[in-house]
Amino acid sequence: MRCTLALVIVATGCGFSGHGTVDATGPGGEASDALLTIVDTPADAAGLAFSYVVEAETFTSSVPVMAHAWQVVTTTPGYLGTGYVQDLPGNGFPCVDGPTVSACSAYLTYAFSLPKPGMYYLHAKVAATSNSDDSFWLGMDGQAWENANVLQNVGFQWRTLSTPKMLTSGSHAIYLWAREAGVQVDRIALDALPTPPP
Ligand SMILES: [Ca+2]
Repeated sequence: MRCTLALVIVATGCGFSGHGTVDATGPGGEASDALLTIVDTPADAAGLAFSYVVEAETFTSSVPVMAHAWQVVTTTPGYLGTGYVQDLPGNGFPCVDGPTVSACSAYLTYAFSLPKPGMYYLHAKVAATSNSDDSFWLGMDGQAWENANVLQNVGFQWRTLSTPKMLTSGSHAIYLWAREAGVQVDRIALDALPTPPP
């Protein structure tokens, strides 16, 4: 499916941009700006799915909790956009129990408007340097979707949460919670595909 809406449905001032086939660029697409790489993304069988990628440093809001906060950092090479976010201080402080995430975990939100419903996967591009800073929580609309661990010392890499979710059209927000302080997140993608964007 050719998705002519791809660059029109840019979300509400939050850094989210659609990616898919764009008439102006044709299959394969070309990078349109420093923050967005346009790639072909097949829609689902019903033709309802859209895909988005957001630079983690373009969050909508940031909420510090228990002396920890996500901050924009540029130290680790290999990030895209203008940096990545890291839960600091990076002392490995854990928030590993799902039901208590809201009480012990600093978090970022990414607000966006979904034009059509669909089944979506969440992906995050993440880096970690030790086994005490290699996990995070990622969820939708304030609910912890699931946590994911990251391979250490290999630079930024995509991680895909295992369970897709059916989302309605309209306003939503992705939540990024700290699980182990120090983890570094470069990009987040909401995608119809179980494989992350390039
Ligand atoms: Ca980034």
